[in-house]
Amino acid sequence: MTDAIQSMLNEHRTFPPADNAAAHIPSMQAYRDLRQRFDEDMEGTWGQLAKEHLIWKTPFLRVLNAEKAPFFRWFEDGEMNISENCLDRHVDAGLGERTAIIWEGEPGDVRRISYRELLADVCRAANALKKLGVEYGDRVVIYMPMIPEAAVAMLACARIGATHSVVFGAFSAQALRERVEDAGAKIIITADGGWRRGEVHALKPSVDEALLQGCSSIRHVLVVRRGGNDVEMQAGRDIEWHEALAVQQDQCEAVSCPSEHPLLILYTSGSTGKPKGIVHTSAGYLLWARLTMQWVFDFHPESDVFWCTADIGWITGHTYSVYGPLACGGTTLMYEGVPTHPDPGRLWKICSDHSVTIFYTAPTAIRALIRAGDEWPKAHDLSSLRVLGTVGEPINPEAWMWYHKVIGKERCPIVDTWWQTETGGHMISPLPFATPTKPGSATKPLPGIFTEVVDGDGKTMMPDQGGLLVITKPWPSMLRGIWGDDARYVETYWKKFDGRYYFAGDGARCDTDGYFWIMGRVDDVLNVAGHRLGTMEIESALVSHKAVAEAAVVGRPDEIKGESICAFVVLKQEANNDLKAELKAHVAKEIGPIAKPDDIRFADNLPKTRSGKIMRRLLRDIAAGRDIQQDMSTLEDHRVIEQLQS
Ligand code: 7RM
Repeated sequence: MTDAIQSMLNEHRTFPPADNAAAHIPSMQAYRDLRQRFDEDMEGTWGQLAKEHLIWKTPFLRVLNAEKAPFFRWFEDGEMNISENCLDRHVDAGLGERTAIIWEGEPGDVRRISYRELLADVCRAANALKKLGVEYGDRVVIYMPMIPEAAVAMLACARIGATHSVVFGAFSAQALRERVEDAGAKIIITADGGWRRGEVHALKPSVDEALLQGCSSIRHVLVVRRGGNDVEMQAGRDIEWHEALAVQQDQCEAVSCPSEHPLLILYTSGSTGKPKGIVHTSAGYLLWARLTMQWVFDFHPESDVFWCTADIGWITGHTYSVYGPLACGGTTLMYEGVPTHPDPGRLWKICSDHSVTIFYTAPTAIRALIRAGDEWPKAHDLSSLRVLGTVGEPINPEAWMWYHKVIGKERCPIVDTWWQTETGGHMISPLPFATPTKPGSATKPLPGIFTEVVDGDGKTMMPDQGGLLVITKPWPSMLRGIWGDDARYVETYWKKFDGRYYFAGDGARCDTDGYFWIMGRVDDVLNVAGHRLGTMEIESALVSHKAVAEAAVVGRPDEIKGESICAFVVLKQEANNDLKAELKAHVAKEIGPIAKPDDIRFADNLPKTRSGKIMRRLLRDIAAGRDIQQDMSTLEDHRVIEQLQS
């Protein structure tokens, strides 16, 4: 058991919700009432909300089609357009001059983009994409820094019914190539580079490298100029974004998309094989993005400035930097750079400069900023903040308390939101003005969401007993599948409980108050600084190096990052210290710097059972420097333990 989980087991403090009669959900009673509506008529309630919250081109008649479960379909005979719901709708309502995006570049340059301007840009980009041959249903890969053009690109795809797949800018050329090929993308939208830690981080060269082999589906690369770094432009293939948009009209019809039209593919790591392309469709995804903005963040578009610090390369950036706030007609803040540049006060300075009211970040960032010292937040005026959120990993009670006291001044409710790429939006979270909070608990499932903690047979666990977290009923923003691999979708999420429950892959316990405490992944997925990585992916990257015969990767508890990466490696050659650095660089090249092992240990063998299985639990204990808890009678070769411990 990790120290973080141990401290959560001893956590008994409860904090009452803040008072706010004007909140979307102002009390526990209002929460219960809403939940009860779903208990009494789940489909009817979803149907009413979908009518109330989205603009439809063709109204739907059928709410849920479960005939081909677990391939669920929501509002399937309705038609709508995501970009129309995020833009035209608000401009038509007279809100064209409201700021849609406040953007701050790392060097300090600021842009404010109104709904009217954003709509015009999205239309120009959509027309440019059409001109380049992008058609309804085509895939477009977006590989960009955190600049407004990334949001424009996403919305432009949505406007013409192209499916976007955003690839995180820190992923390597190799990782980009795999995703482009799996998605069969026609176009890549990228930038010359973007700012990180005071330097320009080039992106276009990675695209060039990815396109050296394979990627035969790619016709064009659109290049936004941001970093100002020199890039090669391949004639005929590569096109300047600004030039392409400049010649386009600022109007473009929003195509009518069936509710189940794929809006996006986002690759995420699993316990086996290569990353899975998680598919989200249109209406259900946007409905939940909008509802959770209101329920979980109590977002009021006329007065709030919402800042989600996640990069758009992750689902959090999709749902809560772009689609959620825009679907509500509010203001979203985007920041290009790292939290500690030029100093650890950067995030707090941005909150103060732009009067951020709702701030949403990962526990890793909070822990890193705690270490930097209280003088940084104290130097800035944080009085505009009213709701704080966390996401991505369990938050240890100590970090929660610091967030509560030093950032929220014991005034701002904290929403610890549990969800996944697959769930599209929040699943378990407090409501800021309704739910009493306990540090380290994501509290209760949201109205409309049905979660349980069960044993391996699907039997509900007694309160306080650890088990597996499942979602027992379908919900509109659920993933619709894995791109091109229906069998893997069924196998990964539904087979464990015979199609009855969605298996999240997390361990959890539910206390006597019905509060959920998430205990982390139960599969071979690591959560490093809130980033999800598969141990298998890192192992494959290691064994693709000529010196490596075999590798096993495990997570090790880390005070800041939650988990760090520890790799056990069997070499084909003599070990030396340069080789460790070389292997780290190799993994960075294969996947990206976020997957670099923090610790590499060489051994003559890996500990295996007599049937040849790597003993991962044992390796986790060794990596953590813990006493070995496992029965080792089945271990083939006892000497390897001593080697690995050193
Ligand atoms: C949104 C996101 C999903 C995994 C998930 C968990 C972990 C996320 C929390 C959390 C404890 C939380 N998508 N996780 N949120 N654990 N408390 N509030 O992170 O697909 O990248 O990762 O992240 O293990 O399964 S993700």
